[in-house]
Amino acid sequence: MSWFGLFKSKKTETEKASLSQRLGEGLAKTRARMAGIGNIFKRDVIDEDTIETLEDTLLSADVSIPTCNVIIDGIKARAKQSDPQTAFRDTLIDLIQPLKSDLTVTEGIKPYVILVVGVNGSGKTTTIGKLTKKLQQEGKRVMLAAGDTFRAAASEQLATWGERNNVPVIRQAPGADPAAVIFDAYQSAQARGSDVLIADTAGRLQNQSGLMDELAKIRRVLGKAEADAPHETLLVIDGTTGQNALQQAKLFKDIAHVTGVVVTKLDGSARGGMIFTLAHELAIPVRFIGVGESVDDLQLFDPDAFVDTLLDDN
Ligand SMILES: Nc1nc2c(ncn2[C@@H]2O[C@H](COP(=O)(O)OP(=O)(O)OP(=O)(O)O)[C@@H](O)[C@H]2O)c(=O)[nH]1
Ligand SMILES: [Mg+2]
Repeated sequence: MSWFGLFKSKKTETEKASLSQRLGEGLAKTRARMAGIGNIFKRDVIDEDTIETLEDTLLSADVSIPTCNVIIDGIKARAKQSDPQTAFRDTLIDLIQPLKSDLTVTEGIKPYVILVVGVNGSGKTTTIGKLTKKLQQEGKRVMLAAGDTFRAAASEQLATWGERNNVPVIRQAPGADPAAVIFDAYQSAQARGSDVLIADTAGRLQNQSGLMDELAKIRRVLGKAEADAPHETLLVIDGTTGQNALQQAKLFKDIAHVTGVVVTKLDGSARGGMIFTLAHELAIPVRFIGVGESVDDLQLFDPDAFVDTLLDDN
């Protein structure tokens, strides 16, 4: 059983209620932007006016034009069988349902290596801190690798998360070779019998091709220690950066072989609609969403809950 299964089964009803409340609070801004959609669907027919208002609302919540078209086609097709409001909800859920695929730390792979990538400021290090706590709650022994050697403060920040969660952090002096740091951390995690190694990486180097070369090198060097590592490459995307984030994600997808996405800072943004864009144009599983700064604000991605929360006020 994956640790997610355990995680879920341990949740009490009260905890579930508080998770959904946090989701509700986190998505409040996007929800406010979507508010009113219910009104345009009050009329039974879907006419050009309805479509235009819907388009404007979706675009303002950062749904891309191609994705918007897919949604509108979905509503029109469904509206023959169900009322417009239900057609809208079902279309949105269908669009993001394929992204639901939880991260599974495979039993027997030890250490299970999670490489965390993304542009600077997207929330990588914070996400690692939150993820560490989640994994620990499931009894996993976690170790961290400070692969962001570009800034001195980066490894300090990771070390602070390590102290907070009481897990070892492998780090070297600023300027050290990140691939070497992560390789050493792998060996150390293996020697200590850690279950999971999470490696942080830099989000900014002198230029974009430098960053991509470095990620390729990390993969190459890590592959010498364990051919299948990294077992998961998590791309952390700042949910407030909209269409820009999509372009970045496409680049990382190809070069860093991303296997899962975390969308952070949805709480700070009215652009939660970008999840639909990601679903349509990127098609990589969303493992978690970040809806705030506390550990419980890193939530498993639940398409039904996500859509229902967005449409709650309608
Ligand atoms: N509101 C909110 N803030 C977040 C969330 N996730 C991360 N942050 C904040 O975003 C800022 C940047 O986070 P970091 O974790 O340092 O980002 P990073 O990707 O490691 O950045 P670099 O190391 O510079 O590449 C911090 O102030 C975090 O507290 C979230 O889900 N919600
Ligand atoms: Mg960082």
